[in-house]
Amino acid sequence: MSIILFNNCLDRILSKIYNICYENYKGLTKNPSWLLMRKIARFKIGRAMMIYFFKRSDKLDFNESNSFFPDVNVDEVVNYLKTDGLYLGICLPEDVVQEIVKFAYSTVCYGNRKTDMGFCYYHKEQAQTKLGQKFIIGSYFNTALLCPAIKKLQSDPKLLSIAAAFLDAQPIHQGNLMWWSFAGSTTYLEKSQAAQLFHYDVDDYRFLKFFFYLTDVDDRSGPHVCVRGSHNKKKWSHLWLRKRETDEDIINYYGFESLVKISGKAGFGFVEDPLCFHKGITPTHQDRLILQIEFARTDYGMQHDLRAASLVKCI
Ligand SMILES: O=C(O)CCC(=O)C(=O)O
Repeated sequence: MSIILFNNCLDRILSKIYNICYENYKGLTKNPSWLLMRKIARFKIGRAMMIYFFKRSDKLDFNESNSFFPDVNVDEVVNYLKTDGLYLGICLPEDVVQEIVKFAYSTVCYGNRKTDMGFCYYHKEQAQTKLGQKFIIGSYFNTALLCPAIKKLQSDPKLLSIAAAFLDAQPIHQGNLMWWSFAGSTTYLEKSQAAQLFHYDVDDYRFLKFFFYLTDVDDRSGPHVCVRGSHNKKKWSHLWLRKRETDEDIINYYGFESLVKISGKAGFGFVEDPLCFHKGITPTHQDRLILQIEFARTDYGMQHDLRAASLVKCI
């Protein structure tokens, strides 16, 4: 018993050290202003000051007539985003879901987001056996370049209007992510690397993420969980340590009723202020395919799924 506890504790410490080293290395080598933003933006006062100093006063108008989401009310979404940090129910039309899903089944995805671990979804088992490694997730690269529906979605005028109103600035597309979360059991470290433990993101001084399920998601197939209101309220250790939090810690601080476990059919969408604590639950019965589209006030070039053809390789 005490050996298990010791191992769990060691896993957590190692995972935190790895994350800090990786973040600093990535920031220093790729974009130091991103690293600086990450140090400042975790604090409310830091975000407020930077938003005040870098006020954007562009006219923010989008012609919403050509949107995939004619019935979505921008003001309602933005009000929910500001108060709860979450709005549920921005649903993709059926034909768009089908186009994206068809793309996912016919395009190479990359095990654990590694550019040299490409495989086709149907050949996952063979790829794992060949490599002697288990994949927790399988991500796609260059989604907007390869899938016209995703390209159209990232410039949808209704999504841009929501983003503009929430960001109070011209929305900048920061990136797309589309990935499978594979069903199975995972260790603490695997969960930590696959965003399957409670965390919050710091991608800009203000930013937001739209999520769309592309497979049906229920309790056992990897629902996303968001802690309502946690974008506005964090305790000291959440701010300074920024570690993965246990369910117990989150429930003790925010209350069980704040946890919103999001289920929905393929096409169901929602938008989140990623400063809220959130995670994806590891699917146990069925793989989950999800698409994320992110907007921010600045593009630090760190969130894109663009990878040069010369970099990506199949197993
Ligand atoms: O898999 C999920 O639902 C969580 C995704 C997530 O945490 C993120 O995109 O930051």
